[in-house]
Amino acid sequence: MKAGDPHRPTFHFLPPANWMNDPNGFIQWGSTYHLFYQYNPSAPLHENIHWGHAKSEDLVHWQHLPVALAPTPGGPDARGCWSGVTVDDQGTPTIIYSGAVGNRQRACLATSSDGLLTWRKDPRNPVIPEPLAGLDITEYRDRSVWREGDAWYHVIGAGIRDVGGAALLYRSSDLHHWDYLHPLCSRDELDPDSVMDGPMWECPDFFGLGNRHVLITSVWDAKRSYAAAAVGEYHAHRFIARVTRKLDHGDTDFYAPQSTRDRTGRRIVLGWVQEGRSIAAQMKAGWSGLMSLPRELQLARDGWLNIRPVAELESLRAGWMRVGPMNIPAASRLVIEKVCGDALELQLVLRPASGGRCGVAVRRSPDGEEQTVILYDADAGQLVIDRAQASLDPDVRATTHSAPLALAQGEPLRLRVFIDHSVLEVFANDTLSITTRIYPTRDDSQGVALLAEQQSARLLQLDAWPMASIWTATPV
Ligand code: DQQ
Repeated sequence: MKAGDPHRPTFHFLPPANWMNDPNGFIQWGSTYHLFYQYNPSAPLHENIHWGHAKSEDLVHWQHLPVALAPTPGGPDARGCWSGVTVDDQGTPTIIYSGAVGNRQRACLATSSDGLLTWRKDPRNPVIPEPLAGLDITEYRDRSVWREGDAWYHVIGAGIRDVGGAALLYRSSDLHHWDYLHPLCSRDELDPDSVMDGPMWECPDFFGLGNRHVLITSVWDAKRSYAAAAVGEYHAHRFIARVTRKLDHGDTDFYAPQSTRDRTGRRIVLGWVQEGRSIAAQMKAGWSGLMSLPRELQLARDGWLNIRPVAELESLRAGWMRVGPMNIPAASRLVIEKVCGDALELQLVLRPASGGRCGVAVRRSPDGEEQTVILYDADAGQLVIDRAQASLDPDVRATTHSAPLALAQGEPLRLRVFIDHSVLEVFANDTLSITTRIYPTRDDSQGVALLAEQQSARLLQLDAWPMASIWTATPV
């Protein structure tokens, strides 16, 4: 890693240097969380993909461990060890990943006998050598594996010509011999306007949650990619989606998420947050990509999900500031002098006006030349992150993100905003998140301001905390 990059986050997980993408093999083994990830140890570019590895006792502070999987020249993963999962096979930690050769990716196994540190690839790899005869498969990789009754089940992400994305279901008694059953779910079974769309579903993740099941997929499309989830029912080994939405509204900025169920029964998910700056800038920085904050998923009363950052993140709060209540007059911007920084958590409770837009600007220069604006648009019923002025650098992504958010009569807007240098994660009313990247150029773009446009709004309360680095606090 090159020192002094002002865009490098300090309370998000990322490798010491070079490239990372998808989270892989996320599991709690004993008390310890193990997080693997798609990793290129030689450059900040997506090639030569290994499995990086880290562990944590609290989902916040991570310790880097040696690479878990590397491509074997001439082997079934010669082009890369692509995404997969870790399962507990009667006490043996077992990775099932996608071995890439040429343009094909096939299921491969590896096991560990030293507590998930080193891994032995199975000589019989790949364990599912070819996709299915009889289905016109365009893409085929990534997986979710679980134990059900006395069998293993395995869904593989796929694209089927003239159908679109699909999650194909297999069964095995031993993780080595797999019988294809049928699609667990495919695009043609969903509403035509469902966001679980696209020609291919990458990184399927399937699990029970309360009395429902959830299928997460990464909708892969040449024009737009994003993570979506469906909450529904699972009967006779088929999934019937009832409510389908984006899992995060930052689109490509939160991709390929993977979840695990921890010992306390929580379902925790995290995703890959990719860069929004040029390849040349990534090469110069010497690193690319990071992991989102871990989020807990719970079933919500409306049939969708509650999405909240895990409670352990509160241990990073260093100091506390409170502002409000106060009015935010129409057409005003109120700078909150005592709250500023590039590593912050903000918690806001706002009563928006019944029409017009209000919100908070972050990473704001004193003259407002640079600022990223998080707005609630009451007329449109949308939460918006406007990056038009986020950076003076013309080479960074500056598109606007938006998410539908209808507030009930009298319901305040409740935001949790995490600012970590170039990373911005916004959680609203426990029901949605928007994750994105911002690259302010000015050293003084550290300010926070409240704003209201057409009509006045009211700040009920703002709590703010500078956030400690996860690398300097007591490591595991
Ligand atoms: N990334 C992996 C694939 C997966 C994609 C390759 C999603 O297994 O489909 O690095 O970002």
